[in-house]
Amino acid sequence: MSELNKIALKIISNGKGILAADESNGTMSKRLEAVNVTSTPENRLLFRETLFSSESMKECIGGVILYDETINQMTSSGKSIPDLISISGALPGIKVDTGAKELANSSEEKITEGLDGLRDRLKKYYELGARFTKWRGVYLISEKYPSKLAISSNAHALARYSALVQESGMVPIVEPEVLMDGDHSADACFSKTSEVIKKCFEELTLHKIDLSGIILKPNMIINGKNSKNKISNEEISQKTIECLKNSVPTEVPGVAFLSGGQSELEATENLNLINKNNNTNFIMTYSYGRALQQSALKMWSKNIKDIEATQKTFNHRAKMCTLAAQGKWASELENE
Ligand code: 5MM
Repeated sequence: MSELNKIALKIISNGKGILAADESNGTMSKRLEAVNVTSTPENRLLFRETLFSSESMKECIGGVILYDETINQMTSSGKSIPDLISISGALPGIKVDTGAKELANSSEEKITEGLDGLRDRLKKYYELGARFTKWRGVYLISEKYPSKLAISSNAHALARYSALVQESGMVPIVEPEVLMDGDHSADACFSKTSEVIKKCFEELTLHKIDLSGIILKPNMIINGKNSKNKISNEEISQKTIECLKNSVPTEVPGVAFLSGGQSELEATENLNLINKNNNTNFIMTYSYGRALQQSALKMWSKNIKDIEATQKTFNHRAKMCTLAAQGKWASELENE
């Protein structure tokens, strides 16, 4: 078993999942302003520190993805954020892409940037305590998108990123996110996601990536959010499993889904069904941002000093997601 494989398994085994708290300052400001909290470095730290010191970090969270600002911050008790996370047994991770920018010659699509100088930034993050990283490619679905150009250039970037991350002794999370935006069908999501993921693995293989030392972070197979033809949770789970079975090499230890705009309940129920129906060798867990933090953020915004109420809300959500990652969730448990 390679060291990288051990790290990957430590993050995602036994129902543990990933807390994606890597919102860039722009995105975090939108989230805070939506609940009438001013977005300052202190407030961003306070919310995140509240989550990272919750009880559920121990049983539920295997890794936390941080943003550059957060990994460099000190907690109120004088610990570094990576130390706070490590105390609970979780691993600190870091988003290393520098964002999705307009793709030249296909201006409605995006290419994720951040490869220049990445080797040196990775050294710094390793010294700060990071043991895994994240890079997200985003793809739009419409009649003509994602284009071959977007599929191939983002896969190439994800593979070059992964090679540098593994060289630095960390596990890359490979996140190709096919967006839920639009009115496309679940079948379109299935075929485009399959094409995107297959191309990613073609490039990862070309770049000699140790596939046992990565975590794939894909979207589930769902109809577009404006589509009139909504498919059932059961169909979502079956199509998602089928897509991954056909496009992900068996050496990959696990898949940690993004929530992508699903509600907390939808993301939990779908993950639960995926695990109930899972007939692959992949661990299937969560790497949720919004679907883990939404209720906690709302609660926190009522009184940012009421740490206990915020942690209670977060603990409940993390517990539900961890049950779903083992196929043991049931809707009645939401009311306990
Ligand atoms: C936490 O949000 C991340 C986005 O950050 P920026 O857009 O600010 O760079 C995002 O990559 C996230 O990690 C994944 O999309 C999963 O989050 P959701 O909310 O989709 O589960």
